Amino acid sequence: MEEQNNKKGFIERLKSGLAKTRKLLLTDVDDIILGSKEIGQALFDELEEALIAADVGPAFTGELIESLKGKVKRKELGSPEILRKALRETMREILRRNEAPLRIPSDRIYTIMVIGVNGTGKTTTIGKLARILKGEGHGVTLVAADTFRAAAIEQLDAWAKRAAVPLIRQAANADPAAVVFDALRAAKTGRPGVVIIDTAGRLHTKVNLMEELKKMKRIMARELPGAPHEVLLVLDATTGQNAIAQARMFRDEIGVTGLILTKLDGTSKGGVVVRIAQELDIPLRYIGVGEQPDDLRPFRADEFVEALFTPNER
Ligand SMILES: Nc1nc2c(ncn2[C@@H]2O[C@H](COP(=O)(O)OP(=O)(O)OP(=O)(O)O)[C@@H](O)[C@H]2O)c(=O)[nH]1
Ligand SMILES: [Mg+2]
Repeated sequence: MEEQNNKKGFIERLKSGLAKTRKLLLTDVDDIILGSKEIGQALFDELEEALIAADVGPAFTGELIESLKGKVKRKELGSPEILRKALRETMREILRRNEAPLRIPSDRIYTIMVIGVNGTGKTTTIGKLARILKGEGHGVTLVAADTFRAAAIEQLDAWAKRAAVPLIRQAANADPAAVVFDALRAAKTGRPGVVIIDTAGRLHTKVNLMEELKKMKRIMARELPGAPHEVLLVLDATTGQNAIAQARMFRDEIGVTGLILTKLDGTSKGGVVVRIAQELDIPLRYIGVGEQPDDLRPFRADEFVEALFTPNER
């Protein structure tokens, strides 16, 4: 019951967060579809414009229109209402490709390295994730490997206290690889659990940052075969197309096994979720819709489509 209320609350928050994207997809697209008597090229052109305005990207828009045209040819699209349903279903289908929730084994050490450019929400997201995973029964340890900013360690410390989980830290300006080394040594002598590593988003140069992250990864793999088990890239939804470029860069330089998309609340660029599913072959693990501890949820294609297309209850 609580889980259900929780889910409902989240979908409501997601819906209000996505208000601007919803307007385009729910209201504007409906106007186009329902206002048109015939399903023809003019309708597809208008639809295409609305979709691109919703920031779902040209690739998705193209794929959707093609699939709709195919349905027309096969006479599966008799009325505008059916076309509207097809829009939802196609989006759901595409989003499902990137739906792959994180599955964490409970009988061994599982390490998660969290990376991303500065300000995307890494530290905040780790705090929320600690709470979620602890709630699922995992032992959780946080690791402050962003030693570049002194305040970063204190920020993570506050989240660790809030979630009542231990934090492994060293002095500011310590070598992040040394902090990670300590953390894995400690983890190996303790009980199985999840070790989540916070990293810097900015160093003096981008090259420095990439080299530091690579070094951390190497140290981890040497200390614990298979580590890091998950490299989570945190992306800020409000940066739209830029988020895609960041994902490509981190994927090619470091290797990324999962994505977290933050700040979906209040952006008009909510369609970037579709774009990510379309243009990147990386699972979207979680989405963030606010700054509160409960504002992070595993990404579910169905929930997302529901939040985008279900009209508000009156
Ligand atoms: N509205 C909103 N704000 C968020 C969300 N996630 C994070 N934030 C905010 O984004 C800001 C930056 O978050 P941090 O967690 O400090 O980001 P970071 O990636 O760790 O930043 P650096 O450590 O500087 O690289 C904070 O003010 C967060 O509260 C979200 O889903 N929605
Ligand atoms: Mg941080």
